[in-house]
Amino acid sequence: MGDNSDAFPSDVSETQDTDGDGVGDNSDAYPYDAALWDEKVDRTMVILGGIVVVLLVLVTYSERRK
Ligand SMILES: [Ca+2]
Ligand SMILES: [Ca+2]
Repeated sequence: MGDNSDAFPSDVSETQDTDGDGVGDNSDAYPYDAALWDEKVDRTMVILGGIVVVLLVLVTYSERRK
């Protein structure tokens, strides 16, 4: 680089952060929206998956106590 346009001098895979959310454009699913950087579907699935796991653990735990 050398023109100081690299927002990630220590990261060879990233050179720009257009929306300034700290996630480089290449790994930013929404390079023009600072409020979003992950795929929304992925995050929802992770949260839903976590809730399902917690419910399963609670059900298993309460069944064992009977
Ligand atoms: Ca970004
Ligand atoms: Ca973004």
